[in-house]
Amino acid sequence: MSGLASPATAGPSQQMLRDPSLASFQGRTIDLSKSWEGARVCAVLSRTEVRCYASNEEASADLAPRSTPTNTGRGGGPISTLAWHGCDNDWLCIYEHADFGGRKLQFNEEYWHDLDEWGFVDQTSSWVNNQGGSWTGCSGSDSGTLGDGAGDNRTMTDCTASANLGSYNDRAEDIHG
Ligand SMILES: [Ca+2]
Ligand SMILES: [Ca+2]
Ligand SMILES: [Ca+2]
Repeated sequence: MSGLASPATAGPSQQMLRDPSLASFQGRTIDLSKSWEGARVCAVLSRTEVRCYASNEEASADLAPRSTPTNTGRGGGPISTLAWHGCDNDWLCIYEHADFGGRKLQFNEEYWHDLDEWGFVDQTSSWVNNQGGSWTGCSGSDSGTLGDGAGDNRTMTDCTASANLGSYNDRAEDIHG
């Protein structure tokens, strides 16, 4: 009988791979799976850190300076913070509405995210992949993918955008950065 007392091991490792539904917003912690509480932009920085903002301007001010703290000889130009349809450089953005409207979620890391964690299942209506750009153009090396949970995926090539997902509107359940 004592041989049956081995502990379960599957649970913890699966939990660790879940995206966090908790995010920081205006000095407090919110649970995006329940409500965005007025946030308009949320950025997934890692598996353990999500930050939300009340506007694009607030998001850009917090996120962009990471790469341009000072004028360090890269020409001093603004290219590293150029936004496209409201999506900052080096990010993949999905939007609640067509034409890049409504709430925005942004990613860049190379793994699958479960949109359910952030209250965004079946809501994506447009997207921008502003990754892969450089001084000389687009590298073409950082596409993203939308998944519907049933094997029907859509590739989002870097340096491209879609203002209207057509038949795929409000169907995405997962995203890969
Ligand atoms: Ca990426
Ligand atoms: Ca929508
Ligand atoms: Ca990618």
